[in-house]
Amino acid sequence: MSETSFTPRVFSGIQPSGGLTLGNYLGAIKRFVSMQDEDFETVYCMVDLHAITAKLIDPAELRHNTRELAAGFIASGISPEKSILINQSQVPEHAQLAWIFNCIARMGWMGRMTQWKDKAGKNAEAASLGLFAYPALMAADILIYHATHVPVGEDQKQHLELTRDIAAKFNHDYGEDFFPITEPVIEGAATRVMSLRDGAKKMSKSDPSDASRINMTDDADTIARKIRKAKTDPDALPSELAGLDDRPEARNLVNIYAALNDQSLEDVLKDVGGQQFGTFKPALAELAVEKLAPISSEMARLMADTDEIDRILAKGAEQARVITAPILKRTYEIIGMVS
Ligand code: AQP
Repeated sequence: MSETSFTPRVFSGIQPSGGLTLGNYLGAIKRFVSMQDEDFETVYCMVDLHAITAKLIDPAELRHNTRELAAGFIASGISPEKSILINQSQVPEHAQLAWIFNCIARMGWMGRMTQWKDKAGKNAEAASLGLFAYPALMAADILIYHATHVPVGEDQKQHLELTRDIAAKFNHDYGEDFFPITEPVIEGAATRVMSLRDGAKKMSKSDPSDASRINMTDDADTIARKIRKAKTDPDALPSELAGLDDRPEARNLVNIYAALNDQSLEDVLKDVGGQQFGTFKPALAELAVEKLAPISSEMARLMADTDEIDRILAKGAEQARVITAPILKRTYEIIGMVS
């Protein structure tokens, strides 16, 4: 299939399963923003259908999270003039295509997903069917736009591979190169931001410990306190990258500094090599507050009158359906469903 037969289009989403974290911002949103100014159409999504797969959320909280996530997108620089911003449940073609993909994907493919294994844990029998089918819905989110590129953090790489497998199987089984083989875009500021309490675990909005993450709505004092208390080792920072080997917590903090300051790890280490954490942590806290405070104050402004957010999401859903409705119609035709 020629890659040029599809309009260059970006799709990506974030779950409103809690508040936005610094991991979401550095791993995904910063790249979402820059892709708006490249040669792509861009569609960004609050994936609320995904947000209830791990556990059901109080309805008022889900509504709040979805609006706050939209506020976070806009405050970070995603422009409703440049991008289509949507709430997944308001564009029904996502769920409709997901059903088709549930019938394309194989149980064995889903069972191998590490996110499924991590989130279902030892008690898979009690996990929801939605959690198991999560990657098929994610494939539908992407392919209902014929998206060619998907910016994500490192943790989503396996789901993107599955999306490619689903597209390839559909195309092969129906003998038509209808869905693009989407490219993951795993690059940018920090594709894997780790927990502040455990350098082996990713920073996550659903981690029970609030101290493990920086939330985009944290105030300056909270950010400074969390960084001060972040787990580290007793050694000084190295001047060279190799000196971070086997020091996951130190690497994570330097990585966050580099990503926030748009610098490479090597350049940061040239500046901070030899420093103790007692010196480095306050500098990191100051930088984090400087970069995040304008975003959190704009989020607060947007959340003070949610009508504007609701208008943006309603307009986004209308724009989205201009793309998704014909793709679903054609999918049904290919399969042999008649309307
Ligand atoms: N720690 C992270 N480092 C880099 N990127 C990250 N992303 C999430 N955490 C990190 C990226 O953010 C995008 C949206 O992720 P999501 O919220 O839809 O799902 P997730 O990856 O499962 O994120 P969380 O915070 O861990 O959510 P919960 O706790 O609800 O499962 C993705 O591109 C992801 O790579």
